[in-house]
Amino acid sequence: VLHSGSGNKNAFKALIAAEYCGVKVELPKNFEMGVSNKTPEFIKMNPLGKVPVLETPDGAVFESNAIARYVARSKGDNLLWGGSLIEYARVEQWMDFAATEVDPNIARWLYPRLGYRAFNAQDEEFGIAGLKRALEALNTHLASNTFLVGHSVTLADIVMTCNLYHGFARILTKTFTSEFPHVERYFWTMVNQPNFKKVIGEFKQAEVVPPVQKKAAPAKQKEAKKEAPKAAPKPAVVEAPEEEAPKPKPKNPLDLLPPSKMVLDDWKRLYSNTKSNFHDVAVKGFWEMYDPEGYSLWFCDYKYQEENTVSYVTLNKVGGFLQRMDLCRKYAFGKMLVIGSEAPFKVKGLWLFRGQDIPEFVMKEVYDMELYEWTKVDLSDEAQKKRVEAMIEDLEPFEGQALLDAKCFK
Ligand SMILES: N[C@@H](CCC(=O)N[C@@H](CS)C(=O)NCC(=O)O)C(=O)O
Repeated sequence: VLHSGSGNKNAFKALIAAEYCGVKVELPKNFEMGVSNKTPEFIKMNPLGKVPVLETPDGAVFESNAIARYVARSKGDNLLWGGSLIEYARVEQWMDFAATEVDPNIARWLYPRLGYRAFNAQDEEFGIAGLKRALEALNTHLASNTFLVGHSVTLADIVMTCNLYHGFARILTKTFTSEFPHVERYFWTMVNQPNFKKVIGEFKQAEVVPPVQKKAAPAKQKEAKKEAPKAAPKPAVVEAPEEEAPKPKPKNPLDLLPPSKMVLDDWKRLYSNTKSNFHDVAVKGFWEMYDPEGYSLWFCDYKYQEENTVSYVTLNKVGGFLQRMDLCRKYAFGKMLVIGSEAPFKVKGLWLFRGQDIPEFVMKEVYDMELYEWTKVDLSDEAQKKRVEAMIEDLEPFEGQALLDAKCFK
């Protein structure tokens, strides 16, 4: 009996191995995560109270890789653990690699975003950088190998796929994985093997990187429940944290401000539609439209520029910030520049907000806001005015450096 909820990727390892070697493994009927695994009987099987745990006629085994090995070895006549001494070692090598280089780095990136751990931008950067390093190595190996070891599926493929599964399902979007085409090909080949499919069902890759949760979710984690282990399994692995009850929406105070002659949408249209002679048309047009009473301009400067050591991570950070600003699209326009051609990259921006202050709801709702130093633009200072223009039109060099990217929020 494999003690676990039915959507657990660590439990999938033993279940898939069991399909390959024809071993009968059952999931308990009424397993409840956070309850069933905290009983005194369960703690006797695994002192950490973690799942999965395999109950065998000879006693219990915990740690999903050990459980998968037990299942594979319980029928001697299969090639899941390799066909020679060197293959046994290589199967172990890739299982350890999956457990130490892939799994923890996916968790570092994903779990805070699911609200299971506190978010820390530096941890996330380390997680992504570590994962990229691991996937690059894996990609190189898979460029000339269909399977990790030998010429058929081994335990190494089962464990690697299950450890990648969580990432591919929840955070590794196509934009990220397309950098590792052989890993992609491998992953899709594996999840489409009939014995994998029987356990995990149809697989769907994540389409968006989940936004950072503001608070860590309660410690108790639950797993997706299903009626029967083999009935059309769904790719749900970890439930989204419980949502707070919706609160009634008060009117936005910015809608109560005296009307402004500046129509934000007109400016956004002018910005988007100006394809040539940008300075004379769009920048001049901006000043003609700008209403310093109804709107204010702000410079922002990332407080931790020295942390921007990986270009991809820096660009993602800015992309995530702009996604989270979605809630103020009606009241704001922004430009975010990623400056420099080599690390550390500088992130600086220009924002136009309705009203004379940075809207309070933005400060409250968008955690990124406090990662930046905000300075109100003083338009009586010609240099600041020129800086506003340079930012609007992505003028290069910007403060002596090339631009890696310029993103617009409109
Ligand atoms: N290294 C362990 C990881 C086990 C693990 O972290 N299990 C999680 C669910 S995927 C758990 O039981 N968490 C509950 C807890 O920490 O109390 C394995 O591969 O089996």
